[in-house]
Order: sequence, then C-alpha cells, then structure tokens
Amino acid sequence: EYGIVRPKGYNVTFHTNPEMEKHHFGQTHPMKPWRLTLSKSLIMSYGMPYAMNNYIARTATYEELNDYHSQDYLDYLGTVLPEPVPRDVDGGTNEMRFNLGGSDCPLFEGLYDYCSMSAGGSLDAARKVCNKESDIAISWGGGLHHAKKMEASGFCYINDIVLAILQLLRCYPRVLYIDIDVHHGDGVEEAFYSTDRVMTCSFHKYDPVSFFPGTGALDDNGPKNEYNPGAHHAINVPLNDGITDEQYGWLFENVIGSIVERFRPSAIALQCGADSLAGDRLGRFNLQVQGHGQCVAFCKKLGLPMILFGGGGYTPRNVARAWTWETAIALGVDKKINPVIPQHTPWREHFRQEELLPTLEQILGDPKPNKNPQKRILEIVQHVQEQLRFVQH
Ligand code: TV1
Ligand code: CA
Ligand code: ZN
Repeated sequence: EYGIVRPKGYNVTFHTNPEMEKHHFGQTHPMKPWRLTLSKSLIMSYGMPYAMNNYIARTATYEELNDYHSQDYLDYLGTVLPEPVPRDVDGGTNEMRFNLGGSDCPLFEGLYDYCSMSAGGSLDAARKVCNKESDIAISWGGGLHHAKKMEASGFCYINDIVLAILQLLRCYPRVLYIDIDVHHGDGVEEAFYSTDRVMTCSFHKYDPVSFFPGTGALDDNGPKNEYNPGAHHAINVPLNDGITDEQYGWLFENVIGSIVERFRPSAIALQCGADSLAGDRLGRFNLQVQGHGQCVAFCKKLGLPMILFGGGGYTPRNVARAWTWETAIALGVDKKINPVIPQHTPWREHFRQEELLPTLEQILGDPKPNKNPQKRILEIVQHVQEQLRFVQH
C-alpha cells in the first residue's frame, strides 16, 4: 500500500520511547531530544513502520545500568535535583566527581528516566539481535558514546552502547563497534580497552587542543603492552575539517573492510551520530546524507547481525533526514525510496517538499574547505593495516 515491502525472512526492529523526546537539556543546549520526534515523524511519513517491527522501549533497570556503571554514580544520578540554570561545578562535591551539573551535562527534570529510556532502547535492540528475532535493530535514542563508568561526559550520562555490547557478548564471540559521529567514541573505546572480543573503530574530527574530547589519535590502538589482549583492538581514524563523501566513503570501506577480514566479527554495533553531516551546528565535516548512509549500506552488505544507534546531531532537520534514509537502508529500500507518501500525515509540514527525498544532488550546509590531503588519507589506511597485522583470530 505504501510502496515499502517487508523483506521476507529479514527482520528490522525499531526501538523507541516517546517519553524520552519530552526531556529538555535547557534552552540553548545543542542536544535536542525532540530531534527524535522529528526523525520518527519522517520515518512514519514514508510508511516504514509497516515494514518493520516497532517496539516501545522499556526503561533499563538499576541492575542493568549497574552492569557497567558504578553504584555510587548511579545512586547520585538517581537523586540529583534539576537545576534551572547550569552552574560551574564546585570542587570536592559529587557534581565534580561525576561531572554532573556543568553546561555540557546539566541536571534537568527527569534526567534519570531519560537515561534509563535511552539505555532501555539499546538493550532491547541487543536482546532482539541476540535471540535472532532481529537482523538489524535500531535505537536512534541511544548512541551516547562519551559516558564513563562513573562519569558523565559530553551530553552523555549512561553509556547505552557499552551496555548493549555487553549484552551482545553473551551470544556472540566478537563484536565490532564502529562510530561515525564527528566526535571520538572515547567512552566505548575505554570500556573495551583490555579485551580482544571487541574491536572499536571511531572516525572523528581530531584536534587535541580545540575539539572535544581531544582523544583518538591515529596511534591510539589500545594498551601498549603486547601481553594485554586488548592491544591493537582500538582503531582510530582522526580527520580534519571538510572531509567529503568521496574521501570518507573510500576510507570507511578500506578501514572497515580490512578490519572485518582480519577480526572476523560476529556482530556489528554501529553508532550513526549525525553531527558528521555538513551544516551541523557542532560538526566540521562535509558529509551528505548519501555519504553518511553509504556507511550503513556497506555494513549491511557484510550480512552480520547489527545494531544501529543514534548519537550526536545538532541540526535537527538534517538528523531526521539522515536517520530516515538509514532506516530505509536497513529495510533494503535504498535503491529508490518510492512509496506513495501518505498525504495526510500532519508531520509533513515540518519539511519542505524538496527535503523529503534525499538525493545525490542534495547539498547540506555550506561546504567547508577540505583540510584532508589525500596523502594523509593513505597514511591512515596504511597505519590501520599495520595495526591489524598484530590481530590474530
Ligand atoms: C549549553 C549551552 C551547553 C550551549 C555546549 C559544544 C553547550 C556546547 C552549548 C558544546 C555548545 C561541546 C566541550 C569544553 C569540554 C567542553 C551525543 C572544556 C555551541 C554524542 C559533546 C560535545 C558531543 C561536548 C556529544 C563539547 C556527541 N561542544 N553550546 N559542548 N570543556 N564540550 O567542548 O558526541 O555528539 O556549543
Ligand atoms: Ca566518531
Ligand atoms: Zn558527536
């Protein structure tokens, strides 16, 4: 009816919690949970929910969060009161210990619920992939890759990705984590730094002085001690401003292709932060929806069970366009989305007609000068391949 056909014997599951979207980090804060509402609306306007299994995510329990996060951090997170105006955190306090209450990680109304919903969606996604009820499970409300065991960081309080990967490790021997958010996936890298069952690979803008979080250099590859199983299992692709679809796509396919050949993952966790798109309020790259989505398409072609997480993304309409396109790719309708778009959906008014169907010609944002010389791109691929020679499976 809507032109989207459910692929037979192939299941995509979609995990969201509409309550999550109602939370606010504060007026001027770049993280806008309502971008999830916008994304879901656009996904619905294409009729995609008819082609997948949709679940309202549970909230994760304290015990589930405690699989990674420490009790004193969770206890504190569960009791902090919202503050109308974020303030500088005082020395010697719990706020200071846990990095809570500053401008990046403010204390807002319902913070603990917001965190447990994000984690609940990603955990549900992981369980569906574990018990083979899902080939690709989508958790756009997750992807909060900076959160540490006992510390909030960069708009992230609970690391839903770490929790989901821990779940995947119960049923799959090796998990490959890929992160295409413009920021370094430092929290996930740190969590699995000492194991050879998870390989992490982040593509990001790297500038140790002026771009958050400042980590993720090319030679950050896990513990330097050869006897630590995690050695060589962290791969970082540090990039500069203005990278294009063409360069990024070539790098992605080379790097991920080589990793898969060597590491032979049994499942993939892909963080699809949309702040790597051109025109992002915090981003620096020139990626189009097409180039961003190419990464998802490449991973899908590997034919491994996969979770897609959200993450950053600070120009809400572009976030919605990317995650809609990538939901379509998961569903296998990426060659041409040609549904009869239901005309009656009220959400269409948020989008101008030409924004609805992402095409190759579409340009997001003002193009930035490309500061990534081809020589450097080749250097990166060469370095990754050298690291991978040490990986034995
Ligand atoms: C309140 C109001 C908070 C306006 C934060 C941009 C704001 C930022 C704000 C901001 C902002 C950051 C730092 C500086 C560390 C600080 C979800 C020394 C216009 C996954 C997190 C970026 C990215 C944190 C999260 C970064 C993700 N950039 N306006 N804050 N201090 N923090 O640089 O990876 O996308 O910018
Ligand atoms: Ca990244
Ligand atoms: Zn980001």
